[in-house]
Amino acid sequence: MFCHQCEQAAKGIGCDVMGVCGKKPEVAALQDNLLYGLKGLAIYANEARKLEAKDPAIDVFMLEGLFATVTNVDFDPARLEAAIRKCFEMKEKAKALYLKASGGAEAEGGFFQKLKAFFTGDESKPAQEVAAPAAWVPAADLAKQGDQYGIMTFHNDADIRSAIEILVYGLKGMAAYADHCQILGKHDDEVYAFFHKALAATADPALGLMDYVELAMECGKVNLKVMGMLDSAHIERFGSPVPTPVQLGTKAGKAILVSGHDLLMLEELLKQTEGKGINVYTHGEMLPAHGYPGLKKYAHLVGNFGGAWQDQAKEFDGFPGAIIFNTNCIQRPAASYTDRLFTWGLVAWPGIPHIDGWDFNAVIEKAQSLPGFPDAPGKEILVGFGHDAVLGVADKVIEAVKGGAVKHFFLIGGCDGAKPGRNYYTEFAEKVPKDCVILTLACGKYRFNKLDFGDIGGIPRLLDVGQCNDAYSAIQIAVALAGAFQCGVNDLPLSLILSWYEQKAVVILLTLLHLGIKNIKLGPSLPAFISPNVLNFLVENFKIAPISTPDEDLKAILG
Ligand code: SF4
Ligand code: SF3
Repeated sequence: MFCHQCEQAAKGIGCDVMGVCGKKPEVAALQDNLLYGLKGLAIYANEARKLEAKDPAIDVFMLEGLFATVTNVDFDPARLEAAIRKCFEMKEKAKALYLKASGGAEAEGGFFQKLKAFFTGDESKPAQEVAAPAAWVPAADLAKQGDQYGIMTFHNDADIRSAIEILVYGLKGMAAYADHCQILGKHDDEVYAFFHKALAATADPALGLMDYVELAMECGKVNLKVMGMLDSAHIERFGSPVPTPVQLGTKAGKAILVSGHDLLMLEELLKQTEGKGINVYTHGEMLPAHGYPGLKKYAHLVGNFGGAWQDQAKEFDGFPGAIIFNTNCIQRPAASYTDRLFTWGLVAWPGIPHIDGWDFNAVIEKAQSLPGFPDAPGKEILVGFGHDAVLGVADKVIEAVKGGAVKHFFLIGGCDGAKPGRNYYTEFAEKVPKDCVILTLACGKYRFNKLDFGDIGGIPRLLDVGQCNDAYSAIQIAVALAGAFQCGVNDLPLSLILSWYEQKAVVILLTLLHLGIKNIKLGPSLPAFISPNVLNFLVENFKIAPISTPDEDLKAILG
């Protein structure tokens, strides 16, 4: 195996014996095989779309297939094998669509000839080799087959491979957000078309470095649309988040802990547990759920338990109820809680019961069989500062900036992770001067969201904008502030101090670059899949820089 798609890549180079995340070589090979099959599917689906032929099942499968290969999502070989076989079915479906739409005149051989001309114009190579993923057929041993399709086979040129990887990881991250959208009934044809076009392009040997850089930027643009769609889907369904205190203590009663990002799954669980004496707690990225009127109305959504995802193995032992993951980030479960752990959606771990569909009875029964919590109230923290809540007090904020009470805004957020270097974000937040406001989002907030920051004239100094899924909200706030001050976002007294871990952070970064946002500080380390030349390109064009120390970075920003 070789994988370096996340920030945990072994030795900062790549995992080649076993994933630091817990991904075994067999699972890595199956994910590589699935990704290769998805490229084949994308090639046919892209050609079919050019002839106005499409199929919603293909569009949705593309999202699910990509999302399953995101870090800390699917560790289950059996589920991945099923996904690979379904991928082949979908590819055959896309092929049939294409052949039908082209009037049946073009036999399969003709298709490959056409692709060959489209891809390379190189007459010396056999056509099937040029469009190899389109000719992919799952072998009997899917893991062994996947071994040939590792990322190092993407391209021989290190810079082109780096740009392809940025694009592929961007697509994986965007697939996660688009999958949340489709679960909420939101679809967009332009978005689906881009997935097919871009993934097909990664198999095109005729494309060069700048083609992939352009596609990566386009991925950032399309992702802005996806995240806007997700934002409105959440607001339509659950209302706009409002500032809400969240209890960190416990309430007497049986308990279920929900981890992940999927708000619809949480809503369904709240409906099914109502009146059953079970209290529901959020974990990790579910914390912002408490701010939504449509979710906070359930009195048995009582609080948040624990910190960010990387602490689950040591914290879950102390949760005396059922635990369910609805998206990333799951880790190898410790023996002390495997008997009460469940997964849902695309997240899976071998041997852990997976809930297919929307019936959570098994989870409820498990919770009822466990002791639950005593009453032990704790501290409260504030969530719910989405764009409507923040912009609702825009006048006050603008006045505070103009009057000099607020000097600077820091967006400190992104993914959390296990590396000790991530203490940077805690220290940075603690050292932010008292006349500055911190906006935060995603699970990186757990580095400091339980500290007291106070307020500036009634404006809390720490504003929790939401999940990583709510990056759109932070962008809306920045754009509105720029409008109010009649300047560009880069001219605002705003600095972005971001932490990354998995591929959703990659696509958010691409969206920020697409918006022309400069001077982002990124840590705790730079991605191993960025080649030195591609890094130079990012530094020259976007002045992106690695974090150094909180003192040095604050001095450089505030002067
Ligand atoms: Fe390693 Fe991250 Fe890949 Fe897991 S996802 S194998 S930790 S690089
Ligand atoms: Fe966190 Fe996994 Fe990325 Fe949603 S839960 S931000 S790491």
